[in-house]
Amino acid sequence: MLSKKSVVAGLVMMFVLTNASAADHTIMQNSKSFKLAGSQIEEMTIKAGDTIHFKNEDPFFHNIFSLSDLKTFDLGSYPAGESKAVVFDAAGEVEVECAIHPQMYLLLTVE
Ligand SMILES: [Cu+2]
Repeated sequence: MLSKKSVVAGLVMMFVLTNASAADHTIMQNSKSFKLAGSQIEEMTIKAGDTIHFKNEDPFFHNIFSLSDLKTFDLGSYPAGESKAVVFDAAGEVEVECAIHPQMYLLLTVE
């Protein structure tokens, strides 16, 4: 029979293993577009549990948000140099936009 202690230890282990593969990505807002490692992107695939840091590299404000059911968020307006993080915990698609620059668009596929 399992003791309470071993159940707790098991849950902690599961949590550690589940999160071991979670990755951090940094997507820049640069020249009113989304950029990954210097290249403009409109699509990106990540894994459930991954975190994206949205970093503003433009000398003006951006306001990154999503109205997608899978992950609705609004990071608010933030200035050059600032970065805000979002964790994508469920699989599916998320459309990411900027409230200030309607031409900015990123389709995230979470696997
Ligand atoms: Cu913007």
